[in-house]
Amino acid sequence: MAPTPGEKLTNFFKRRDVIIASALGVAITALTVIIGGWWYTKWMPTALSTDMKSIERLMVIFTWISAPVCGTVVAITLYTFFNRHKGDTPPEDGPAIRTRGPIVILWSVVSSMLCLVAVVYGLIELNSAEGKAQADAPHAMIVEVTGNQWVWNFHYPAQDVTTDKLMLPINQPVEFRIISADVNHSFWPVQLGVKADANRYQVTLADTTPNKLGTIDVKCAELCGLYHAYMETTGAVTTRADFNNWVTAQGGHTA
Ligand SMILES: [Cu+2]
Repeated sequence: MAPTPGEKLTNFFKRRDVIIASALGVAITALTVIIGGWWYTKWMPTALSTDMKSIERLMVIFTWISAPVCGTVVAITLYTFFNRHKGDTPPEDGPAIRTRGPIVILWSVVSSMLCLVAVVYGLIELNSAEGKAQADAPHAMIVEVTGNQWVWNFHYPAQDVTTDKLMLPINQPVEFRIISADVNHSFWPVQLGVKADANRYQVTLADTTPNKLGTIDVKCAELCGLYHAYMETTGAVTTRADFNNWVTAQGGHTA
């Protein structure tokens, strides 16, 4: 299967073992693209913000980029596994194969290009999320989030409400000010695509804008003791009117 030193690309790809493994590689790549890039997103929680949508998109594109690498590695593994014969296995590792031929150049260039696309695309997404958060900051609604072993508390200073349910009005930029009352936690409102540390003496900021009505699952994403797995609550993205009614019912005041 390995290229002989200096072997030409045209000769390499004419070999029977290489043709079979390549065909297998293409099939596995296609399967990875379908399962990882399209089917898997059907199991993901509903995206209730553009942040969650862009995380989903990032995951799909990263899966596509890594699919050819996965396809090649799995194809070579399967091909060699099913074509081994009794007595094939040498008692010890052979000498290292050193080649500097076109095949090595081909896979180095292709995998470098794939990595480069991943880095550039990742940076573009990161930059656009930061830019959006900055633009939204002046008119953001503030929610102070406190992690305690093992519950989440939310305080809305402008509305003067303290609660254990995360209620947010739709299309309203929100700024979470996250802190912990004891050990380290991680604030994770899943459907909003936000995950930020909750530390004891340092407020962590996180922004998002919910743009779809629905239920939010709030979890803790950092091991914080015995009942860490149960440190969860719920919430919802509601209409502005429903949010105001909820605030009034909590004894708070609406703007
Ligand atoms: Cu935890």
